[in-house]
Amino acid sequence: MDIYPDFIDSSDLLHDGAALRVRLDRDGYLFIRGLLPSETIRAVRSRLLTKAAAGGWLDPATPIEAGIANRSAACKDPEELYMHVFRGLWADEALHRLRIHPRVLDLFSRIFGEPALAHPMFVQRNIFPQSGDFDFTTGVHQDRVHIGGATSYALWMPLGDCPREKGALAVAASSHTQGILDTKVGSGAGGMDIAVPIPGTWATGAFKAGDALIFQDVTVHKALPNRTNEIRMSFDARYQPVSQPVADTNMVPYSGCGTWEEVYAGWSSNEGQYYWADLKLDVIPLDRSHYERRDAQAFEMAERGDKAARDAILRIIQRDKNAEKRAKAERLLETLDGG
Ligand SMILES: O=C(O)CCC(=O)C(=O)O
Repeated sequence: MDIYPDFIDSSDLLHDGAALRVRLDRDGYLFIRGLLPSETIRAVRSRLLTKAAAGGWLDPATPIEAGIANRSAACKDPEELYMHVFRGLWADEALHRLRIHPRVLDLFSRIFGEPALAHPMFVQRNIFPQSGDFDFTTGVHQDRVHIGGATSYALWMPLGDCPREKGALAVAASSHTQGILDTKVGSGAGGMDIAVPIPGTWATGAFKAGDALIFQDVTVHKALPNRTNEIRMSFDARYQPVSQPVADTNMVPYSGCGTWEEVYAGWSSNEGQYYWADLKLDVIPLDRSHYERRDAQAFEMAERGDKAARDAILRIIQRDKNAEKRAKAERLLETLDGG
């Protein structure tokens, strides 16, 4: 079990934008208790659990509300087995509204000293319990290479209580002062892991529903293993000053989830849809150089039969715009899987 110290609690600074900025610049993160009402979070959790149960992710012998995983259904992003249930969870209207809750937008506007843009794209995560056959949690990484644009800040929030042993997030405090670190192919976010010793000091904590962790896009972070019987559900969204450039990849739905029209098709109201449409945004292309390096390395590893390249190869198949690269990745996946 890890022995990381607790996060520094910044809840007392909630209404003081200047003090929050100083703390964020110093540590690279803020931990704020009760940013959103716990009932709001529990209501979204309940909606997502119902969809997860319908998709076979929960133990049918236990109450849905308990969120107990069906271990035989364990899967992870970006496998199709996962995506097929996940699309319904990601499209949930109440989930989408959490990231633009007035308490969240006000907090980021106070920190920025100007209106905050919540990136339209955000992530919802479902981490199955660790077991003999299934051992996945989010590896050590920085967000910047995936998010691009101007400096942005993540809001990470579990959907329900999340003690350390359920796979809480951990940050390397003050690691943001070291800029972008070298990466290598791995099973972490975007199929990449950090290739160098981690700067800073790890910190984590026990989250209650509604507690928030905010961190800068170069703050190193990871999730702890989920050692409970429950699926750990969370969402993470990104924010930046509205006047700063935003990468185009943050303006579209989560990869594999269709178009905004498709996402909104099942909503009961249009509240929160296209909230960015009237903003004057400077949308720029994502700097893909980090992905290009990852892909070259993944191809080289896969050609040697190294299965550690599998996640990156899957991402190329699902997400790359270049048909030739996708075809090459398909061939290598077949070889890796012994086809
Ligand atoms: O929830 C997780 O497992 C990872 C979250 C994360 O990496 C992020 O918010 O950037």
